[in-house]
Parts: sequence; C-alpha cells; structure tokens
Amino acid sequence: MGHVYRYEENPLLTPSGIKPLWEGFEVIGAFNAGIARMDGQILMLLRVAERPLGSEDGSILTAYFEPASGKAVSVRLDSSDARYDFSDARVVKDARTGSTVYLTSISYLRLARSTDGRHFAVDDQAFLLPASELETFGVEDPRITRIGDTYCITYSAVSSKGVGVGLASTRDFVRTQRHGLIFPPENKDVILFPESIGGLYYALTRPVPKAIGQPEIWISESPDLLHWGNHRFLMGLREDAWDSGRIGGGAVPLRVEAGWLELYHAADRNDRYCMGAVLLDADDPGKVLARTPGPILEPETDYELHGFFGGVVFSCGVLLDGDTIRMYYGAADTSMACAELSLSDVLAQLVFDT
Ligand code: MAN
Repeated sequence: MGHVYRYEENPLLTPSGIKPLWEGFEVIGAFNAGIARMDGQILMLLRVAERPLGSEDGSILTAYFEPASGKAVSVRLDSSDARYDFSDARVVKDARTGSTVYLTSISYLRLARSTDGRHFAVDDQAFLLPASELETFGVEDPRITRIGDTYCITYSAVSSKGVGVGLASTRDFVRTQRHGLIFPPENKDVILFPESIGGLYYALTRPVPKAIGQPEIWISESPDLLHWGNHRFLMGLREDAWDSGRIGGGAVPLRVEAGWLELYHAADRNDRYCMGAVLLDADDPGKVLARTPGPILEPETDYELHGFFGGVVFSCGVLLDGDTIRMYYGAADTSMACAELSLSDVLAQLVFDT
C-alpha cells in the first residue's frame, strides 16, 4: 500500500453533532457522502441515518418512511421472534428466506459545507428525502457527477421492493429535480462519468444477481442519462482476496492521462470494506487496463474499525488537485473522514493485464 495521509481532524463529521429531523429518532450515521465543489465551497452530500429511540426493553426497532406524511414511522419487533434473523445490525431478515424485510434505520441526504475541506457545517434541513413508494426504506450513498453546469446525483432508492437507483439533478443545490429510477432492483453504486465518450454517457453499475452470478461491477451506456443500454460486465471478485465478497464503484471516475481512474470499494467474505483502484480505457471505459492487487485504503484507525458497522472505509467522492487525491469516505457506517493519497503513487500500484 502507498502512503496515506489521514487528516488530524478525522473523523470530520460524526452523528453526535447532528440534530435529528424526526421526533423520537436519533442520528446514528453521517457517512458515505457524495462530494462536489461549488462557488469555492466543498459540499458533502451526507447519507444521514436516523433510528427510532426506545429499544431499551430489548425489543428491536425498525423504521420506514411514509411519503404521504413526510415522516418516519417506527415498528417494534420482539427480539425472540423466530420469524426474523437479527444478526446484521443494519437490517432485519426473514429467517426462512434470508431476504431483508426491514432496515433498522432510515437514511436521507443532507448537505454539509466547508471552505477548507476539513471543517464542515451541516444544514438543519434535509436536501433529499425519500419521496415515493420505492424509497420508503430510505435514500442512500449519493454520488455527485458534474456534467456541464448540472450536478447529477445518483443514489440508492430502498424499499420493500428492493434497492434501485434514483437520479436527481441540481444547478445550485437549492432547487432539485427528480428523474425517477434509472436502474431497477437490485442495483446500487451507480456512478456517472463526468463527460460523454464518443457521444455517449457512461455509468458504472452494480447489479446483484440472485440465481446465478455475484455482486460485481458492470458498465452501461446512454444517449441522455435517462435511458440505459448495452450493459456489459466490467470487473469481478478475486478469490481469497480483500475483494472476494462484493465489489462496487466508489468515486466519480477521474480522467487521467492513461485513461479513466476509478477508485472502487470492495469487501471480503467477512464484510471488511476497503478501497482499490482500476484503470479503464479512455475511449472505451468498458475495457479494464489495470487494477491494484491490494487495497489503496483499508480500515485501520479506531473510527474505521469501530462503529455502527465496523471495519469499513467507503468512498463516494474524491477531489483531485494536481497530484493530490483528497478521498472523502464513510468510516464504519458512522462518520465521515478524509485521507490524501498521491495520484502518481496510486497509478504506480496498478498492475496491467497482459
Ligand atoms: C446493505 C448495507 C446497508 C444498506 C442496505 C440497503 O445492507 O449497505 O447499509 O442500508 O444494504 O441498501
């Protein structure tokens, strides 16, 4: 692994300083933020997770969002109820089928702003709340891609129907337009490329095949950012490695001299999440040129190892200044942190396919 400089101020944001939007709820996560620059400011579009208060009696509380009232509603489950599997803190599963039936928290998107990239002030209001029957379990893990003067925001739209991918756009982070779901369940970690290539827009996607296949990275094309086709498999898991469990896109791809550099996330079989890098062909990003054998960032510090879901570093956005990659990342599904990596150092870790 190359040199990683974590900010002294880390974690930059934690749930403790953030007021919940809903009565009877507490903020348990401010993480996996999309990153953008606007008017000399650095914007973090946080995934804020709130969960219902009052599980002291040993019961399990879950929640869902009611679009009609604009409020979150809690649901109390008996922890000895054999119909459910409570072993993953993030979700409640059907004990028989193993499929997720409730989330233990609801996420929505909220803005934080900074002038120095280290100190952020969080808005009091939400930026994007769940708004439809396909978002009743929350909206999560935004990525912000600036295309021309429009900021395009892709996010996971979660409901009992599955996890799909929504698209919203804004020019000023005040007025926002929603464009509905651009990928149906199950898909997440969709990231738009910042410019068209050969006349087409591209997106990294992460379908989760059920009967056959694995959660791996695909790539799709579109003439208008709304209609997507020519879906191709891009890159997969590696056996017995840090990226053997699941793999998905991370930050918005960076155009570097050698092609498109994508900083992606992957987990091993024990759900330990790291970041790695892959280089894609400049003219056909559906072609993998090189990949780092090991991670470029892995969970090491206390705030990365311990939290709501420990052992996780998960970046949804980076900033590039000269040779410096400022990687903002969610730590342990709880807080936001930032680390600087050198671009040339990351490129030097790539191993080309022969
Ligand atoms: C996974 C995790 C959770 C997330 C759900 C739904 O279980 O990534 O954080 O809430 O999927 O997207």
